[in-house]
This record gives sequence, structure tokens and C-alpha cells, in this order.
Amino acid sequence: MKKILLIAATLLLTVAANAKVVEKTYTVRGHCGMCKNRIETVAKGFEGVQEVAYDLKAQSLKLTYDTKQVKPKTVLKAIAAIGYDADRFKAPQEAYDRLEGCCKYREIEGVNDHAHGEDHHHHAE
Ligand SMILES: [Cu+2]
Repeated sequence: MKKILLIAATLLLTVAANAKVVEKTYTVRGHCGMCKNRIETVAKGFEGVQEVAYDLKAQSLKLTYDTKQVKPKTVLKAIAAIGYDADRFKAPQEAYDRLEGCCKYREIEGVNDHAHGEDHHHHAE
């Protein structure tokens, strides 16, 4: 029993000492200042997220976060849930439909470059 407690204590200390802040950038779709606000507000709401910066022109979200407290996956999923495609998480159609007209980034192109046409599939029927 004593040994188990010792191991548990050692693990706890190791975890506390390993708090690690990293900065990463993800592709997040958006179209106007309102999108920027909403995306940043959601991201900031997570404990462990220290800084957020959404770049409308680059369609990218920079996250500065503590890897021990939060996973970027969680943040990106929450952003997708309010209507914005975030990295590999695509916003559900119903969430996208609730966006204001000025935010409909799937219909209004222009911020993006068209070089990578990943969404331009043609259906035979
Ligand atoms: Cu918008």
C-alpha cells in the first residue's frame, strides 16, 4: 500500500512539472469580423487556452495552450459546433445554417484562394 501511494505521488509531481505551453495554428473557415469574434470567444472559453488569434485573411486560428489542460481537438470541435469548419472537423449543416448571412463562408468565396479545390467534387448524377 505504501508503495502504491509513493508511485501515485511521484506521478502527480511528474504531471505538475510537465505543464507545457505550445503554440499551434489550424485552418478555420470564417468570413467577417463577427466570425472572428465568435471563433475567438469559443476558443478562449477553454481552461488551458492562454491566447487565441484568428486571422481572417489566412483563415487560420493560432492557439496558445497548455497541453496538460486542453486538447486542441476539443477546441476545434466546439468551433465546428457553432458553424465554422475547423481543421478536420466540419461544421454540421444545421449549425452552418444558423450563421448570419455575412458569415456564410461556403457560399461567399473571395477570402480564400481557389488553388486547392478539395470541395469541388462533381457528381455523375
Ligand atoms: Cu461572420
